[in-house]
Amino acid sequence: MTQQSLVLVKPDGVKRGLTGEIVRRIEAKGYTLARLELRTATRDLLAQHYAEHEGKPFYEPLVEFMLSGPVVAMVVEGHQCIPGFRSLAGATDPTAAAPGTIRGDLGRDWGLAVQQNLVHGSDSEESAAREIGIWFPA
Ligand code: RTP
Ligand code: MG
Repeated sequence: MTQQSLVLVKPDGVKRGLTGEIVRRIEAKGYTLARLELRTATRDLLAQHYAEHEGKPFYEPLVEFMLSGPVVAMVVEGHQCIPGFRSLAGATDPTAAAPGTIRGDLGRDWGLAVQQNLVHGSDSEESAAREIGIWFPA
């Protein structure tokens, strides 16, 4: 079943010059890019995007981190690409993420209050529809 996923290269990935490598892995997997844009997030946009995390201890540091530089927002398309991209990305914690994954190969654990883990990918069809609407309103 063809799906669309909202994928972000987070500010750490853009700053470290890893956008191309991350896009390469997505395309090498066979997924296609329906949208791709360099964007600067806003507090308002992030409050919507991360609504499920509001009130958690890492929420404020997460928002500050996501405002620390531009992000690359993409709509990735392909068969089962929602779980497929999560599998490419690897575990949330770069130290635990398996080798072969984006976070496992390229992510660093900086020992900060928030995991700076290079990428975001939607975690369900419902989240994907919601997040695509936030980042790429019709
Ligand atoms: P994402 O939403 O970015 O694709 O990552 P995820 O599903 O693997 O992780 P999630 O639980 O949704 O958390 C969102 C983002 O918050 C940061 N985080 N840091 N304790 C921590 O240091 C911590 N926990 C979460 C990460 O940037 C994570 O990707
Ligand atoms: Mg998540």
